[in-house]
Amino acid sequence: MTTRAVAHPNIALVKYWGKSDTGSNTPATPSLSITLSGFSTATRVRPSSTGRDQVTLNGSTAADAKIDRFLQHLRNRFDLPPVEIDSENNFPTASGLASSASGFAALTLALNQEFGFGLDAAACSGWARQASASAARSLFGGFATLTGPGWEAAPLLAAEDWPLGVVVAVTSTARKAVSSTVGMEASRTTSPYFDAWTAQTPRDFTEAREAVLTRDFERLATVAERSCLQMHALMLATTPSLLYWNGATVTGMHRLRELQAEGVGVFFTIDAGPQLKAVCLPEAVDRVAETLAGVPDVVAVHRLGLGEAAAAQTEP
Ligand code: 2P0
Repeated sequence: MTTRAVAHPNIALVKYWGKSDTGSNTPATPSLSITLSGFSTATRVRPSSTGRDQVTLNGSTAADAKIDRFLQHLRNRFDLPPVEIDSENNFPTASGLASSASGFAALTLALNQEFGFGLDAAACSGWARQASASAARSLFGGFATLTGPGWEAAPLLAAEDWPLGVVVAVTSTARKAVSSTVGMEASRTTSPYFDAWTAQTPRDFTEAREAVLTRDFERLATVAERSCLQMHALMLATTPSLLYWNGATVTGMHRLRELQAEGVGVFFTIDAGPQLKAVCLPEAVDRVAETLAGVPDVVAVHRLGLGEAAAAQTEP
């Protein structure tokens, strides 16, 4: 048998940056995200015919230490034979959309179904979190939360209940210099702002959660931009400093601020890279996409929406 699972990347509106327990990859703070439509990872798994694990990523054989560690970790608990994994992203890996999120969500779901682990979506989320914390949120569609004490993600609001648009402006296709895992550990151990970050983020999480449940776009815009900029302040105050923005990122933020001043329903968020993500009311998508396409050095603009939960199907 073969199982194919599909999962979508997600973007945090209340950010995760820093762990409380590196051993089981537990975030220090709650986070809240939107799962995207349009972009997806499709992962096929089946028992290996060679007696060894084999990983193919986007058509090429890959050696991925994070995947190897995850398989090892699962084998401490489940009866998982050597496995063939074939994973494809339908979006550019350098687009700044965490492919590890959709990748580990799809992989966990596919392995669970193919090898009969018997986990529900929440338990799959908890396992995916141990590989990559943002992956926990990609098990669910629409708006999702990731909080303690269990650190399994949960759905908050379905995509169709508040179908916001997302415009991604790609400002560079270079690989990032510092991985998220390394960067957030450096922030935890060196940034003088880390304690302030862990104190403020739960408050932002509560506020964003209420804003989503009441579909209050302006309130969500304020808290999401604040969480994003607080995370980047924490990054900038890390030693060595983490500066993920380039000039186009900053110009794009100013252009979006100008649109906001005109009453356009949009806010920005930026992750551990230079791409700018604009979350918009549906009627604002065209205007936002045109505006960001006009920013010098923006190399691509993607128009996306909110997506569905990860799903798996077993084929004979
Ligand atoms: C997030 N990011 O909440 C934040 C915002 C990037 C910036 O989660 O170490 O790949 O594997 O748990 O999940 C990216 O980090 O890190 C991330 P690990 P992950 O989306």
